[in-house]
Amino acid sequence: MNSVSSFETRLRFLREQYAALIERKNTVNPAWSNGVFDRWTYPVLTAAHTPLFWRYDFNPKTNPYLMERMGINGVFNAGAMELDGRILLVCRVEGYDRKSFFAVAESETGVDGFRFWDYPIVMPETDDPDVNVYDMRVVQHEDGWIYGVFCTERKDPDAPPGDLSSAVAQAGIARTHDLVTWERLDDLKTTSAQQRNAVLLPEFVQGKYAFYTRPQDSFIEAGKGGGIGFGLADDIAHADIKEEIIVDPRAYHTIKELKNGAGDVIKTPAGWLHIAHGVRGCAAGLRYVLYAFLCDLDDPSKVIARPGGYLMAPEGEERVGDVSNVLFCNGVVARATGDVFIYYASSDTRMHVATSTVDRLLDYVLNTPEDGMRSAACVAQRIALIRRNMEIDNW
Ligand code: M1P
Repeated sequence: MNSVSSFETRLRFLREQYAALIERKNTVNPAWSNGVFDRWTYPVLTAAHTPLFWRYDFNPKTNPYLMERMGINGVFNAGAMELDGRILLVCRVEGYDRKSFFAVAESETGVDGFRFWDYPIVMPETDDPDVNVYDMRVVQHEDGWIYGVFCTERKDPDAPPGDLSSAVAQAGIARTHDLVTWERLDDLKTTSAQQRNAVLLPEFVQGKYAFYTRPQDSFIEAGKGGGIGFGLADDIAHADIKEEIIVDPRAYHTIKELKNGAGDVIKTPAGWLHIAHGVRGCAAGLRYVLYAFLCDLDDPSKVIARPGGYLMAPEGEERVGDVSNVLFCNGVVARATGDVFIYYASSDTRMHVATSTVDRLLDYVLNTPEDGMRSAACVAQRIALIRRNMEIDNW
């Protein structure tokens, strides 16, 4: 076979396939609606959305078979923000080599047409280099900077010989004005051995930088502690939270029995609205779902509405991927119109969007009963709903 023509044929095929994917219009999934949010049919970003020139060597001399030289395994767990009317996702992109890095994709609509910027983010390191970085939350702070708070993972120096999986996770912090050039600051200091899922609020609280945190005793397990914490830091360049209080603890026989973590937080007239994740164990392994709660605007450490159960759980193809049965969200955008875009990843593989409004989400958090914590209490809640419905005749 003539290798030049096969190169050209393959190139044309790759380009056509890629263009069709990038230009595909998304639609609300008509088969799925619960009144709280709309799920959209297609994932907004997948490994196949990454530019071809990130993966292929296009020089026929050095790559005569037009092989994929450096594959991408997944695009997931993206931070999100609106900048100059565009929606920007700061994605966790994972190569075939299992290392994650950050890359920005942008869209006008927020539901389709996401395109990656030409280059991934070059994140500066601290004196203690990160082995893996992931799950960035992005926030436009009132101090004028855009901050990225993310997980930085390094091998546990105290791991016994032969243990090549124990790690120490901490919250890395970096800032930027354009998402292109980043200044790396010190990792967040807390009293906890491990830290992941940290979220910086966009406003000062008591004149300080305010973080939601997730203290843990070990890399995977919460241990004696866990829960979503809250703490204040005087200085963002050397952020040090001396007192971390738990605002949303784990609880027995709930969706957040094993662990939970803050995802992203939006300001609403009624409070700080959280989209978080909760994890429980079952025979199939860990099950990650998304849930919502509301914190007081003046005292973000105080939960003022705590709907029971989950907001979103994996459905259909979302259930399957590298780490199956996982929904994870670390990026929510509320537009001035009141429209809300919830960007969520499924099974550590791809990115999706669900849309709602501030009004709908507030109705959900303020009017959904709290978890009754016992079967008898939960059935009483449901019977109360049934009785109210029996008194009206339009159902
Ligand atoms: O694999 C599921 C998720 O596991 C971790 O979540 P958590 O911090 O709650 O333990 C993270 O590694 C996250 O990236 C991943 O999606």
